[in-house]
Amino acid sequence: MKPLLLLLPLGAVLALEFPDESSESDEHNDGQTSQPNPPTDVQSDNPNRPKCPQHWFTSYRPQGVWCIRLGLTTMEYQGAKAECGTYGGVLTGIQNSWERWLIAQEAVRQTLYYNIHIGGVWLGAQRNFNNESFYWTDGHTTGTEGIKWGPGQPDNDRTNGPENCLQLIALSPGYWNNPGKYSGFRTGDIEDYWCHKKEPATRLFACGMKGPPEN
Ligand SMILES: *[C@@H]1O[C@H](CO)[C@@H](O)[C@H](O)[C@H]1NC(C)=O
Ligand SMILES: [Ca+2]
Repeated sequence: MKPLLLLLPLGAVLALEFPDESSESDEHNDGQTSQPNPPTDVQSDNPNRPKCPQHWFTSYRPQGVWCIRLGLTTMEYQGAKAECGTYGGVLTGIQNSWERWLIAQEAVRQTLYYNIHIGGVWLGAQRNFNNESFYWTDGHTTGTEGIKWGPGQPDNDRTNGPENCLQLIALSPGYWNNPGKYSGFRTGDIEDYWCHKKEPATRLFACGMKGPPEN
């Protein structure tokens, strides 16, 4: 196992999910791409509450337990959506800042394993036909608390047609010296993007599915 960088006051939760991996890094963040602080609404790790199956994170949403799983993919949006289906899920929306932070941290963990410093995570969202706004497609996520736009986003840049999908940008601390398009982004920032493009080239899906009932 490659040592994990960064992570986590979320240690308890992740330790449950990945019992054979340890976090041991003191990697320092620079100013520009520093990781967002864990939100203050960090979830309690009450052992009496139901948990999602192995390989899935557990989020206790007001509307019920929601399970979240990330993986690397070679796919564009439609393919990533189908890939979630093979796990029994759908591309997930983001309910709150805790989930956004979780997805960003896990995306960074999975890409850093391959020494990759930037990845784009397909989310379960589509642009409304009749206006510029987006809706969550997973049938569970509500509201806009989970959205934090990257600089200048959403811009619906029409270079390749309308940007009807959303991706979350995951930048590792080592990305600081990259002068590319995403240099102004912070890990976990979201942008509207073309569903058929793969940029950044390293892609991930974020799947969601309903978890066990609370009682
Ligand atoms: C955009 O369109 C959707 C679907 O018709 C609608 O539900 C939503 O309220 C609209 N949003 C705005 C900001 O007008
Ligand atoms: Ca955009």
